[in-house]
Amino acid sequence: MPQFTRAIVRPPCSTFANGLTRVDLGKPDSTRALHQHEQYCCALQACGLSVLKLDADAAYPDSTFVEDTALVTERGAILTRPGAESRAGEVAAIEPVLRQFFPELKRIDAPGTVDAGDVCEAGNHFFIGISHRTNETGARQLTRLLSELDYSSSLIDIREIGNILHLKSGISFLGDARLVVIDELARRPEFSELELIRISPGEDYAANCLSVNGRVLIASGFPLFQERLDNLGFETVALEMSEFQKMDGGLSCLSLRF
Ligand code: CIR
Repeated sequence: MPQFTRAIVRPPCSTFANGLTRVDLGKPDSTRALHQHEQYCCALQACGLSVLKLDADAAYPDSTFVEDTALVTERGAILTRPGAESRAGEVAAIEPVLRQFFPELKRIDAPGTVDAGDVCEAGNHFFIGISHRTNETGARQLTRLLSELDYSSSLIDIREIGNILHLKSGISFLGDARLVVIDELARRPEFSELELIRISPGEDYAANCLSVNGRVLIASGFPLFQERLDNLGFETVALEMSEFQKMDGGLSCLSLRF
């Protein structure tokens, strides 16, 4: 796994509850969301990252999910083109920030759309989900841009899987060829070479976890998954994510890491 030194985050804004969501878990509580976000930032700092906290941006209710706006790799960064119209402007807001670190930014062009939540780095290979946010044109552009950076990739169509928004809502790469995966994705041939860590029934939300410098950040409240990772020898850090779960977001969505 790459060693990360930095993360970019954006706290949830005053209009957070107006963001997009397909789940029916009620409205997020803004005080609790800010607290959970703060805990998330502290966890990244404890993993050794310096956290760049951008201003909350009420013009974009979903802007706390910064991950979707760019794919940041060790060899370069690519600005995405989010598939939801209400999120399109988030990219322009992240561009000058990323340019400080990556002077040469590549980008996804219309009519391609990519949410980086659909992109899972697994060593020198990337799994790219084709979803209701990331279209085939965008996925193919991304394949080309990644190959220019010497990365291989494969496309995984998740449009038929009802309970996940993005590919990374259903998988997470933990290094050493180990992949956390929900049942619906476990039999995909693309993953046949990997050691799969299957999510137990009822714990699908836990599949979005985050490997950071030797620790794994997981959502709290999923004891079977936590025990599984503990037994495999991972050092886990459990974080309350309830308010972000209400808005269909997970741990990876809340930061850009590099
Ligand atoms: C959305 O629907 O776009 C946001 N409410 C949630 C985005 C979650 N992002 C991610 O999984 N990378």
